[in-house]
Amino acid sequence: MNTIENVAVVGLGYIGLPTAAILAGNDIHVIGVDVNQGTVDAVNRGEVPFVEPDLASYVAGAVSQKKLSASLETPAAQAYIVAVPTPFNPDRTADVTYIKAAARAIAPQLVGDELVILESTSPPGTTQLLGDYLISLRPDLSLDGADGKPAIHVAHCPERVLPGRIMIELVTNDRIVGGLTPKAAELARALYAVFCQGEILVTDAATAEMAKLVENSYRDVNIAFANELSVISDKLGINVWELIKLANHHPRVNILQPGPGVGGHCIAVDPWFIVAAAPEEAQLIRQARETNDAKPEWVVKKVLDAVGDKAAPKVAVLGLAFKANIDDLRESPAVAIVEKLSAKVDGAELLVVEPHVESLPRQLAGLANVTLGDAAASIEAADAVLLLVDHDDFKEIDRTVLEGKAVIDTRGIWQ
Ligand code: SAJ
Repeated sequence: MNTIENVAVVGLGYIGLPTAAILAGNDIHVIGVDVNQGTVDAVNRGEVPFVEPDLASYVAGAVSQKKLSASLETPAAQAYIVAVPTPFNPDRTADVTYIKAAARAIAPQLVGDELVILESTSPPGTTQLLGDYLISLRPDLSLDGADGKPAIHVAHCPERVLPGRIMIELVTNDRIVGGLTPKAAELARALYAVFCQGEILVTDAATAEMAKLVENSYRDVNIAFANELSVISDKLGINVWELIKLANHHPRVNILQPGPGVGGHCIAVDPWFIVAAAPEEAQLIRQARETNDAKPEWVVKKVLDAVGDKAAPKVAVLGLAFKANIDDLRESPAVAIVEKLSAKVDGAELLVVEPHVESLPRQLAGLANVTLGDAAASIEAADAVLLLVDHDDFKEIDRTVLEGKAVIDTRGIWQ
């Protein structure tokens, strides 16, 4: 294959759009493809449909230089990067519908020798499934040149960037690329080398798929350990934040921070793909998910204990995002906690504060006892203050305003 000069990025979400923008910023012609007309229009205007530091300037620059455009249709290209969601089904197996839809749009464009990269987080075997599916749609092609049929080169390259630091980590993180064939892996390596300054590590597709799942499970298990410690410490009357700080002075101990639960679209989801692949064997990974998923209910109980039998209590709830300093509410334990509290506390008023959003999310918008307001007024009016997200804005709150109120601090910023 000649040097890759044009790439189609399918799926312009939190990963696809930054990847498209960074490739375009490195002199590759990129067409971003999305099913959402609003997203396509926004990108073509040089705008970004969600908040991520520095992304807006990359997109605006690439569009004005005519290196990046967006379309509802999948074009012919030398390389395709598929970055569509892989949500889970009610039984917690992966839903690969969007990957298959992307494949159906790519298949008619193929002539042979193209590179097709799956970036979406996927259970082991999904890259092979994508390759086999493309060949079933295009039996005149092959995955390895067998029978003299032109080959397409299929690889997996999981993304590992941290929301809030995406534009930095896309460039600096090491990458793993796994090919269905060594040639596919090598072509994928060469494409990522255009912008990735980290090490690019080459393996097979299934190992690359599993590596991504394992990284997020590692973090989930460690957060579950911290969350379990917080529940044990509460029972024993010990300050868990001090406990962890002290234990972390040991040179080989690094305990993470407890919180109200684990949110986001990655850590709360990916471990289930391992559990689905090996249900009997993945005991610890399953337990970690269950421990973290149980934390919101525990927080709700703490609030109920704090307001006791006070009639019509007012609770200021600080934070809805799934973690600090972002506007992303996906899978946020904070949203789940407010929803549960709204149903459980009789006559309560929940005064929600989330400086990063302008309106309440769908799950909370229709609830009569939930309103969105500013921190100062909400705290002043409240009997109890529940801190769910450690946004910098909240760290600046003068603690004297908390005096006389029940305080439930799930992130330890006021300890
Ligand atoms: N959390 C805690 N305690 C901690 C750390 C995090 O309760 O000590 C909570 C957060 O509040 C949040 C959740 O865990 O609700 C996840 O946050 P995060 O910052 O750990 O991770 P994500 O979901 O933003 O991004 C992760 C990253 N994976 C790892 O760090 C192993 C990122 O590198 C991946 O690219 C991303 O998942 C992904 O897309 O898979």
